[in-house]
Amino acid sequence: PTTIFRKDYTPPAYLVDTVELGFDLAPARTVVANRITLRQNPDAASHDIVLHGEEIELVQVRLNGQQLSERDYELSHATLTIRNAPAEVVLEIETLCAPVENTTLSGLYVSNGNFFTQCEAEGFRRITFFPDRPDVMARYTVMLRADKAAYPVLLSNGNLVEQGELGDGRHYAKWEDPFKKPSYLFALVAAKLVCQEEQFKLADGREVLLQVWVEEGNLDKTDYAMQSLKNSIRWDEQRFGLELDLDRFMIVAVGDFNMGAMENKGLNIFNTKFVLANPRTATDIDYAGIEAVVGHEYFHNWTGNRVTCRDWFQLSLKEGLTVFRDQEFSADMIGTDSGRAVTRIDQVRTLRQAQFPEDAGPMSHPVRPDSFVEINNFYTVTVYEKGAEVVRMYQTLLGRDGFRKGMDLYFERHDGQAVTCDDFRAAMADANGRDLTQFERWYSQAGTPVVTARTRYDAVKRNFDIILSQRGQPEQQPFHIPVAVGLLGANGKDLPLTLENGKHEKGAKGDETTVVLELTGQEQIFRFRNVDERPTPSILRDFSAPVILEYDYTDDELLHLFSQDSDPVNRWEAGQRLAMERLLKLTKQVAAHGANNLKLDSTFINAMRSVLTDEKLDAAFRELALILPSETIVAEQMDVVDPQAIHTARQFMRRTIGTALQTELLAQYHANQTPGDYSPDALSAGKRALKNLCLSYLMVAPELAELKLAQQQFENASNMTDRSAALVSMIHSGAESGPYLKAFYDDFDNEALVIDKWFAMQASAPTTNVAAVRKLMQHPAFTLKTPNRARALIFNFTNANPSQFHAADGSAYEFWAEFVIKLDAINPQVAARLARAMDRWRRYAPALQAKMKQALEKVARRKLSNDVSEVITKALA
Ligand code: BAL
Ligand code: ZN
Repeated sequence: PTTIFRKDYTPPAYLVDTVELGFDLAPARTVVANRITLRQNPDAASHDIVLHGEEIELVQVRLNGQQLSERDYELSHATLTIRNAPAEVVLEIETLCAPVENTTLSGLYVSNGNFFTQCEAEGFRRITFFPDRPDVMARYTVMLRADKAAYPVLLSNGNLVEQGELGDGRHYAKWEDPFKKPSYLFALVAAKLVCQEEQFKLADGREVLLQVWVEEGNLDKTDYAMQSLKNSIRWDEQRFGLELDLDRFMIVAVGDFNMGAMENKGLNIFNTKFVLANPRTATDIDYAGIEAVVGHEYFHNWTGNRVTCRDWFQLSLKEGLTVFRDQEFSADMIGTDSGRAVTRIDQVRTLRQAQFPEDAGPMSHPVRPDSFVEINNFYTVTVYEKGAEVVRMYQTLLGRDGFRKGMDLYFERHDGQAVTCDDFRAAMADANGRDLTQFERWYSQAGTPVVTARTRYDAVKRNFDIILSQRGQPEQQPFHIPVAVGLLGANGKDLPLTLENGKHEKGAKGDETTVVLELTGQEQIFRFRNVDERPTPSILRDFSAPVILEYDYTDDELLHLFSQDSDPVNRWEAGQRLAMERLLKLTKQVAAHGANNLKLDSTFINAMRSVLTDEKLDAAFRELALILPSETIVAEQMDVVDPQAIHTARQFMRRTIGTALQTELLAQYHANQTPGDYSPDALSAGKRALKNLCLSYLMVAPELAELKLAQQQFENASNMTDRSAALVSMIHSGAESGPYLKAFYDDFDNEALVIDKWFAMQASAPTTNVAAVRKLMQHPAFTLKTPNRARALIFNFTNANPSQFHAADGSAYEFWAEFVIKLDAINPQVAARLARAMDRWRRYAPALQAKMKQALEKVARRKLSNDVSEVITKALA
């Protein structure tokens, strides 16, 4: 496999003005006719036309009307090159492909008898020969021809300009996209589908047609996606002044899909998981996911499509920005400060659970990577979620208005262009008259910086100093880090802030009691004056930067913050620190002396009790505050990871809390019922989350009464959130759940997304070992070919069940190797994701490490896709 470097970027030799595509669609033999007009790029020296093409059969090529022979071009397994071409060229290319055999789900493929495409990043070249790179933007016209009975619906990007009959039972549809776009945004659908549709009025008064296309039996599950789409359109108008630019906007759901969804111009193609929902089949988390992903793909229309990436190293230009936009959208949809904070806490949890480990492991890369073997491996939590944090830091540094000015300038300068992360940063800097040169390091330096804080109080001078220092990886230059800070008095109230020499900027939330300190050097002292008492510092409020904060908090200070901090994120964080200290201590104890004689102090339990019963707090916040750091997050804190000891320690803590707070948990369980019709709104969802967390604590050591509670909830639940939570609490606590699992399966055997849940909840149960997973694979409903199903069972076992995945005999590692290899033959993108389950192998005890290495080497010995090869090579390097 070849490594591609960012520094080697050169502009394309030829630009494409127009593309006319003709498809004669048939599952085993689709004919693609492609007519493109090209002209030499004045910015490039070469006169060679390089077209990409993979796994397609070339039938013929014509250049300016002349048929070319094999002597006139060079054809490799990946490119078609025509040397020394004229300045202006019309190419007509005919190719063949076999969509039904395409199990990679990249390019043109068949899912449940219907045709779909997925072109990002490099799938278009599996459909036709083309300069398949994002800096080649062109206008597309697409003619689709197919059997009418089998494929009554024919869709592509832009506007429908013509349709009709062809005879022989075939029909056609012609689509025109008025906007130029890179090839990765091309899409077609030929399928038997139905749609929910609606006319919608934009802010400027234009009427547009919105459609959500699904298979026939799913029309009762499209309301929330449609509502989310309308909310997204409104939000982008209001928050960023960005309007929908097409007459029609379509969302299509497909059951076989590698990603969550895809922002093809005007024709978003979605994993069913992020479209289909009704109360019976979808949980609150599913609903929130639909809102976020519908928003995300819609927002790409401006951040991604109108302004796109120059090359794939710039992926975070569109992904980090669009994740940030969807995060803000979801927060604004809740609308309250406390609701915003809950979404923010969720984002922090994701970073710690997935991004920090990635940044510390063998696949660590900057938000803008410098090299890759396979770009599909770089659709990562670093590019997406850390990328969103980087965008959020602009807003924290510049304020909301300043950020908006930067966005406006970005579109003014770059609409219709393919640009870089530097261009975005320049727009932010120039619109605000700020020097953001140093901020560039967030794009070029990998790893999670550590910020260390020390404080000193001078009671005589009434000064309080916060000394911040930072360290990145060796050789790295200091980052530009916004550190939002507040000071709590003994009464728990925020103290007024007077920062010496410093600008007294309003905090991220615009209040006067939070100040954003800008740490740009290795070490800086920030002095607050007129401080009447030694305060408790609340540092990194709202998680103002994606860093690890070290500060020597005493337990008393943490308890103070946990009960009083006006910043909900740091309030939650204080609880997590209290829990983490105890988890680490208990884990050590288990590892050294076994599971007997473990103790949990009453101070901690009482703190938990106070939060649980504090009716002034949102239920959603209380739920988050009561969840202990995950086993994965604990593992990241240890030099040598002992998954069994972590699991034992965490279970002990949960059991102790469940027992000690039984009365309060039961009371909250009953107090947070949501009778009446189901609604996925944040308030109701928060209540259900808290109630179901109470249930899971009560079920850790279930007495008969609690077991009954779960059983009753399962039987009486009016929605999937409650039903699945009851079942999970039974399975994960080791209670007898066989009949309930069966009932659940029988009720939902024709609901693929629910059957995914059925597999997932078993795969992640600490009682499910590798033998049980293998047995589940024998189930007739299991298939490796549908990514959602493979992820539900296999990934939930390898990634969400650490104590079983790391079983001492190494049997689960062998299982992992077997299925990385099997999946690689079917779908390399999915296989490469599974391959990453071993990323952190060097951090385990020697005996486990040896077995993990063996498994990695077993995979490495095979002939692998570039995708898997890159992951395994880096893991072993
Ligand atoms: N562009 C790939 C899918 C997404 O991030 O929306
Ligand atoms: Zn995206």
